[in-house]
Amino acid sequence: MNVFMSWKQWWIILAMISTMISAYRQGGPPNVVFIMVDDMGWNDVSFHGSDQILTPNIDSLAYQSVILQHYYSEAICTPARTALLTGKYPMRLGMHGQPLFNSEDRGIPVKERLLPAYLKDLGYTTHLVGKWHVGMSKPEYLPMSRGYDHHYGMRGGFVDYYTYNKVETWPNGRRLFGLDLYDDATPQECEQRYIVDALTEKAVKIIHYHNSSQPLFLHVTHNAPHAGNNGGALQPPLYSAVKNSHIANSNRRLYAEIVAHVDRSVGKIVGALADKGILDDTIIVFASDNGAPTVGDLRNWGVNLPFRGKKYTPWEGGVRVPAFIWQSSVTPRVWQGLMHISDWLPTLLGAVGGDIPSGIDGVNQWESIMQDGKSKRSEVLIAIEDGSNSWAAYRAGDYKIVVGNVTGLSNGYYGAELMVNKKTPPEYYSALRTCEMTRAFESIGVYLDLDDVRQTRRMATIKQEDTARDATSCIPSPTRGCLYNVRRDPMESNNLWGKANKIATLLTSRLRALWASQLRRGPLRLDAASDPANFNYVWTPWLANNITRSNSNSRPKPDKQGIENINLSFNFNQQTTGNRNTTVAAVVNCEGDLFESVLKDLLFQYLGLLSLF
Ligand SMILES: [Ca+2]
Repeated sequence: MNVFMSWKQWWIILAMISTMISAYRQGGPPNVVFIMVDDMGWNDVSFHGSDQILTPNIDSLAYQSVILQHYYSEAICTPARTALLTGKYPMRLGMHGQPLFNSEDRGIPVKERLLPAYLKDLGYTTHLVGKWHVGMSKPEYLPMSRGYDHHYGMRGGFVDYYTYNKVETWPNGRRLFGLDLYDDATPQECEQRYIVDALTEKAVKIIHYHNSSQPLFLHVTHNAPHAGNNGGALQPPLYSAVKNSHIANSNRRLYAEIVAHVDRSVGKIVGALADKGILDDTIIVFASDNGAPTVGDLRNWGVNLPFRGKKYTPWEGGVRVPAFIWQSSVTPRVWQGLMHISDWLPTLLGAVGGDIPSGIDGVNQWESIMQDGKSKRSEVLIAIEDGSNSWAAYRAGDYKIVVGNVTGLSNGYYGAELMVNKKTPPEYYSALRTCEMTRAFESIGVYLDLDDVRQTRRMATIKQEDTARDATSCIPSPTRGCLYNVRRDPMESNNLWGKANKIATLLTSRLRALWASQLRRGPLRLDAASDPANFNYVWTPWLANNITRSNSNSRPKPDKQGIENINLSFNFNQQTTGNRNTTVAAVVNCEGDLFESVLKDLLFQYLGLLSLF
């Protein structure tokens, strides 16, 4: 017998090994691809009903998925990413409110275990492609120290789409600037691609070269369509003509071009999964991190209508964002359950067979989402800002309160003029039929049914059921908040504070308890030693792991008080009920009319509970 094998024999053996590996993987946990986009508003995708900016790839995926209609993220970047990665409300970790400056010594505390670390324990290979923004002052804050095998992308908040420079302007007017694009520890001085392309091509390459014997966690966090640096906010690709000539507003048109490019990126990533033959063994999540900044600092001309407010406000426009999840066995639908960004960690761990850690705020929604069940969550702490202005928002059941000082925030409705078309938009359904996403799904035998698509699109379009309108929009004051039934009144236009004072009182009481459990951040402290000019104009960790320059996550309490001073007509004396007491929230799920007698019973129950503490 010839001991030397021909190349054909080797090929057959390799094919057998590959088949055996695939067979092994069929019983293993699925791949997870989590795509997060930056500052994309509710009305910047077309599956929510608008034909203005067509996102056929995102939509095609959404129509095969469970669309999350009552999904809350955080109001801004750093808190959103903290909640996603830890499964906790960011206020527990000093990561709430104003997002991180690159020159700030603050990050997700290193004792916290992050989603990629949990997945790594389950055998996953873990990649982050894109923006980080939860700590970069020390090596121990960086992605590779937190559970990612590999990171290609930005460590800070935003960059120029072509030079990858972040220009940071301090409150005193000082400007710091430097490169913020890395491949693991190596600054990418020679990179020349449009940033959306660079990130997309890296993600596609990771999929292409992935060893299918291991499950893959690919976390893609586009910086688009976030604005670039001041003075260069809108940066569509320079190599192609600007399309969307139906859009009347020039800036909105440029924004549409960026969004269209992000949309194609999503198509390419899912197309790569199909080409690799692993699409049907992959869970895919798509979500924006917060609402669009339609106006103001770092505006990008995105639109959150019909919601009120914008990024970095407690209104629905700041926190309710496009989101959906796909898995091959799921029945496509629009899910009406309440969900928060902190739920992803337990939900994804539950989906892949991992243990759910204790002591987190997120809840495992996997079963509810897959089986169209009720949400496992009855309340959401929507956002907290404890800076120079203190404000917070909280939802229990269908009711939401906004309290504190929102002076200076954008509390109105923005972007109606941006939604104007000067001629008919391109035909939606033909774009949907011919996009890369649709082709990828057809390769695994999944076809769009246009009648289903139309029905899903109608269900994903926000409906304002409550027709009552305040003569003047409610703005919280130091003594009164605003209360809405956001299921019937998603526009937050009919303030119920005076009409449903007891509900307002219950919700405020619960919010006070949560507020009291936060790790206060104190005054902003920026470190001149971080200046990239000290590091050849590259943003670089400037502190060793054992040095804490400003102790940002546990700074002293600020002088200004927060929502503690709200004077309620029915006051629970700021009693703290414990971090995890969701009793009130669990029962305040009042759809339709308010029943005084029921509420009275609830109040007595709650008072009884308080006496236990
Ligand atoms: Ca953002």
